[in-house]
Amino acid sequence: PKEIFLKDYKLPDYYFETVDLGFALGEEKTLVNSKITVSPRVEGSSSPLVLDGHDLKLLSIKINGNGLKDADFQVDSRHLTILSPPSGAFTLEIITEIYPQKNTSLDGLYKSTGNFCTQCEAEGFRKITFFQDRPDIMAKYTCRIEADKSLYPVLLSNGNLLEQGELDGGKHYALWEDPFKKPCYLFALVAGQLESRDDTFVTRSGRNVQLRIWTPAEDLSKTAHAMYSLKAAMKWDEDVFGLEYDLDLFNIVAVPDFNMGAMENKSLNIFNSKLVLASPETATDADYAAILGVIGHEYLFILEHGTILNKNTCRVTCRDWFQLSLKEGLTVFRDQEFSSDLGSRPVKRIADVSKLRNYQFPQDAGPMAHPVRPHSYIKMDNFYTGQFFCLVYEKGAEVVRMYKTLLGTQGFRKGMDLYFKRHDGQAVTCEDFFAAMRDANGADFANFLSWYSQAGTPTVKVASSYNAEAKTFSLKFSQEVPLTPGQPIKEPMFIPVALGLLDSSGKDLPLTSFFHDGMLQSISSNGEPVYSTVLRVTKKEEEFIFSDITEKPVPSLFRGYSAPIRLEADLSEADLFFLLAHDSDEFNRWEAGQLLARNLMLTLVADFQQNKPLVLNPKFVQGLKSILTDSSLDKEFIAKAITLPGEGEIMDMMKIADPDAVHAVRSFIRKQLAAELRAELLNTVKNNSSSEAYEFNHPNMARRALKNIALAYLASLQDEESAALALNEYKSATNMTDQFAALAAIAQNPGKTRDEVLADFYSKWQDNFLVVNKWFSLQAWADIPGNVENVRNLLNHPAFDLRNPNKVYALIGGFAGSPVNFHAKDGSGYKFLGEMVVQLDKINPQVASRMVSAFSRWRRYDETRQNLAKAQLEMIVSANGLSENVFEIASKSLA
Ligand code: B3K
Repeated sequence: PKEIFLKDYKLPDYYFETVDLGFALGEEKTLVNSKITVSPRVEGSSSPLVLDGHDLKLLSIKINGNGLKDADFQVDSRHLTILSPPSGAFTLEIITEIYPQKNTSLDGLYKSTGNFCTQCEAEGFRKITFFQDRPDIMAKYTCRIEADKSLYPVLLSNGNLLEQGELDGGKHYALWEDPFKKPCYLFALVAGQLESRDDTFVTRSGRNVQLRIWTPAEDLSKTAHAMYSLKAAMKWDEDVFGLEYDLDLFNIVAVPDFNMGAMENKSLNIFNSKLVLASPETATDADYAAILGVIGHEYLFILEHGTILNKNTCRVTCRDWFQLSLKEGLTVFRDQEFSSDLGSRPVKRIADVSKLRNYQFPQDAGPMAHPVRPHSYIKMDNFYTGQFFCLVYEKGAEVVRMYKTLLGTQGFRKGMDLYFKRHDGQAVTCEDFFAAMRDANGADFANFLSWYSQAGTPTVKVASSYNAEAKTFSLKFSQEVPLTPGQPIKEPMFIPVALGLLDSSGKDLPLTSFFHDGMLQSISSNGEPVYSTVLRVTKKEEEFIFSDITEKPVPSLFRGYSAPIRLEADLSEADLFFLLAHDSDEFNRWEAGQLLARNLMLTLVADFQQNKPLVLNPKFVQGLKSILTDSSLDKEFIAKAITLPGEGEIMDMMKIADPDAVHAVRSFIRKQLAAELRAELLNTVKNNSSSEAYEFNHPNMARRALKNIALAYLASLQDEESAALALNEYKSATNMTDQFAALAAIAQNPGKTRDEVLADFYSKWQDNFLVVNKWFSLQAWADIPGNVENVRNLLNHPAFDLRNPNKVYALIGGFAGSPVNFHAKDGSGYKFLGEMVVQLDKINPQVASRMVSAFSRWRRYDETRQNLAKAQLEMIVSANGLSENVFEIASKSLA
């Protein structure tokens, strides 16, 4: 397989101006007719035109209406090369035959449950027709679709419907036109038996936009929340960024077979059904929140699709796929902000940072570590795969967030406005975004760009000291960027540190100035002191000395998690308890609690490994008790604050990850907390139960979150009263959030009740594939001994199907993420996954490469586990006909 490098980027030799596509959709094969107007980048040049193509049968090729002779072109398994095209502009017409019914990779044009649909990002368009399949080729498209009318009554593509009509032989057609230029990865087509929920959004300039969400008829009733989310996102982007949708129609289609969450095709978003369909009875609060976030995410790509800002159109895309974070990082940041504004900001931040710690940190410290903008790849799809997407998406969003932290809301908006103004209609790079932020604000961003080029999560150490006589408080920062594959030398990063200093009563001290680099810098605003500020740490070591600090403070560092780093501050246990109780930054209150919990867990893990008895620090119990019983706090915040750090997070902090010890310790602490806080937890369940109709809003979700975590704690006690309580909650639940939480609480404990309730749940929901997937993943993830056998049996369950990604992610992915059974010391878990990867790779390489990524951190474990996992990776790499997707991850993991 060939590795592709960022440094080798070259401008295309040819541009495409217009692309007219014709699809004749059939049951055996589909004919694709593509007519492209081509112009050379450099007038007069006639270098070969190289088109990408994969799994295509070429039927004919013409230039300016004349068929090409065999000697005029070459075709191999990946390319079609036109050896000497005419100089000057010309028309290229290509007819290909493709087989969507056989396309199980779900990339390109394929059939999902009887309907045709497409997925073109990143490189799926080349499976539809020969094309320069790269994002810097932006063209205007039309798309004519022809198909059997009774089988495919609905025919959709991007843009506006120009024409539709009947054809002979029971067929019909539709002609769509997208008036604006776009890269081919945003092309989409859908044909099938679908019905739509229709609505209208009136834009701020008073235009009516038709909104349609398409699903099979029986699911239509479950699209109300998706429609609410879409309208909310449209309104939010107008209010916050001044961005208005630029077409008159916006379609969303839900399909059950989809590799990832959704795809932002221009005006025809295609979604995994999981992220569209919701009703209180079938979807949990987490599902509702995910739908809001992902509908928001796909809509908020309108920067790439096209949007109107101050009456000007804006359309900016990535120059090449290395710049993926330019759109994904920015859009994740924007969807995080959207969800924060619609729900609770601190709670959303906590959830996002937990995700970083559990997924981004380990990946950034593993063999696949790569910068936010990677330097090379074998298979682009792998940047969206499993957990690796975190480095482009989530860490990329943190980079965007740092601009905002440094510039403030208005400065950030100025930067965005300049970015659109400068780059409408262009395919650009991360430097262009950086330059727009800098120039719009006349800002000095020092070495900020290294966030795009250096991999690894920096560790920042902070030492503080107070001088009572001088009334100064010093903070000494030192940073270390870890070495990562291919990057033996690291430069210091530009790290924004948002902070406040707490006085002994827990209030923020006024801040007026600090000494830094031999200069006194004022930080008051209009002569008034501030209570929180942002320091710019840019060197390996540097000191900031705050003046006029009247008492020894407790610093609250990296408020709101102002940079994606690992912090090692010299805060004592007492300081952390103090911050947990008082910090005005809610995120940092949570953070202090997590730090205490992490330290506690690591200490107990060491005790466990040395066979010492486990004892829970009473101060920790007391700290959590005061949070649990503080009625002034947001309930979802309480739920997050009493949740222990994940096992992955703790293992990531250990020299040799020990899944058994970490699991035993986490279970011990949960059980111990449940025993000591039993009365409070029971009260929490009682006071937060409600039989009112389900509502998706923050107070209600927060109430359910708190009640359900209390229930889970209690059920870990395995006593009769808690078991009865959980069973009662299960039986009386009126929505899926409560029902599934009760089921999960019960399913912690092996035994008859567990088996009966699991069977009951399946029989209730067997007709709803999304709910059945929850049932699969709950069992896959279970820590009951020898669970690999149950999971193997479930592969044969009638509801399971290896060709459906959601089912694979639920059962096989669920197992690969399970805390103990995947890492079973007898190797049974690794063996199971190894076998599945090889099988899946033949069906769908993208899904298989997600699964194989669970092995990537094998070196973190003890020798026995290392050998077992390595053997599976070696077996996978040597498998016949392995895809590039799996090869890249497996071979880099072994390197
Ligand atoms: N941009 C798409 C993901 C495409 C994945 C390609 N294998 C949607 C998203 O980021 O949500």
